[in-house]
Amino acid sequence: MNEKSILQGYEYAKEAYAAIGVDVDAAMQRADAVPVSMHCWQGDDVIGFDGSDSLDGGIQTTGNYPGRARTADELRADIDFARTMIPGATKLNLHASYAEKGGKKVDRDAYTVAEFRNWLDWAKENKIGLDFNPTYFSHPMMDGNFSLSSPKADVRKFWIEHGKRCREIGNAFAKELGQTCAINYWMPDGHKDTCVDTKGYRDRMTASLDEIFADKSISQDDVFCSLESKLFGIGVESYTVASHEYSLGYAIKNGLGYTLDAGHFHPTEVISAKISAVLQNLDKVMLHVSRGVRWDSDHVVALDDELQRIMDEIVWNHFEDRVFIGLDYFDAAINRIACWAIGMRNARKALLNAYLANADEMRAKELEGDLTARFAMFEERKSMPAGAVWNYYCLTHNVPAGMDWLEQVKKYEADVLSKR
Ligand code: RNT
Ligand code: ZN
Repeated sequence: MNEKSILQGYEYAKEAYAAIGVDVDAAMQRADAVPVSMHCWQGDDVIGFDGSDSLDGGIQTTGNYPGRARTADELRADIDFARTMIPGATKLNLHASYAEKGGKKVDRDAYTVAEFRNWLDWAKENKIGLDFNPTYFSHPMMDGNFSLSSPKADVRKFWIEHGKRCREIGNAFAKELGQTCAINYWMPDGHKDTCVDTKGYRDRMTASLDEIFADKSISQDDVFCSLESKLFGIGVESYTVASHEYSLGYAIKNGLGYTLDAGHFHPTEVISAKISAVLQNLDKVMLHVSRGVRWDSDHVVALDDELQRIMDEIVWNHFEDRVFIGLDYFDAAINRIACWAIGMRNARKALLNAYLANADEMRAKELEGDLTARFAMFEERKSMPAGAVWNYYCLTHNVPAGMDWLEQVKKYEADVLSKR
């Protein structure tokens, strides 16, 4: 994009926003500081490097776009490249299946930070925080789709140990990087058809989680552990052990976090409506910003109404320190790096737009009972020149403005991805 027109756009936008009492420079600064965690698993279709070559657990990546990262080095290179197009405070969200065993015979129940040393060194070098996830899928110790709630004691034991190891690894990440490591516990456990012993599976899940979180020497401040709920998965349509009520209840009772994934609810339910509700009884929540299309299809995050409402809720309620924002989707139908760039840029754009709103004035109108004015202002905001502020923000943060990033992705595709 032409620098001169970006600057002209910025000047115009600055005036337009000043007229409604908004300081665009302050908005950019605040939007830039909110951490957004980028999920490593978009780069390789959630396969990982610890032995599996396919994905299960009720989730699925569709598409066969060329250039999937096949090694940790390729994935790190892709992430490095993607980050040149992604402005703002960024973290990297790793899954345990991205362990690099270096030829050692070690399984998920015994992983230590040693299997993540390369990731940790990379994070240090790039001055980026790490988040983490136990991987309760794509592994021979899964009992079908069951892990922590399996009726088999040896299966439960293995996965309990995995859960404990992940907290230890997260603790090492937090200590070495000097920032909180957020760990998301998602277990696909559930049945395709009607379950009879619905209580039994949940009793076992609770007992397993109790063991994982028994060690109180690892604090939630350093390692923020959160339970992710879900309505259903592919092949797990009828009964999910860690349902919404289950996970939220366990989190509140046991001082853990709760993860709201945008694709895990009935199609007309939105997580933006749930954030302030769950934060009445929880200190903090984690978000998996995703986009379900009819079902939990994990489409790339689009700049749609729901994304905007999610960011509005965080910013307008001053929840920045109480919400961990992470992305969670996996699309293999289009260029995987473009998926990162588009989703991460959209998340940041929506954050910026939330800060660009005259929320205090809208709130005041609401409290006065002038709901007409509130609605009029809410609608007017949609055609304010937020895009011009975004382009200026990109220009001043050394990342491509507008669609300039696409050309770079095409070049990387020709030079690197097409040779894989
Ligand atoms: C699955 C959950 C979970 C996974 C990742 C890979 O439905 O959303 O968060 O997508 O852990
Ligand atoms: Zn998720």
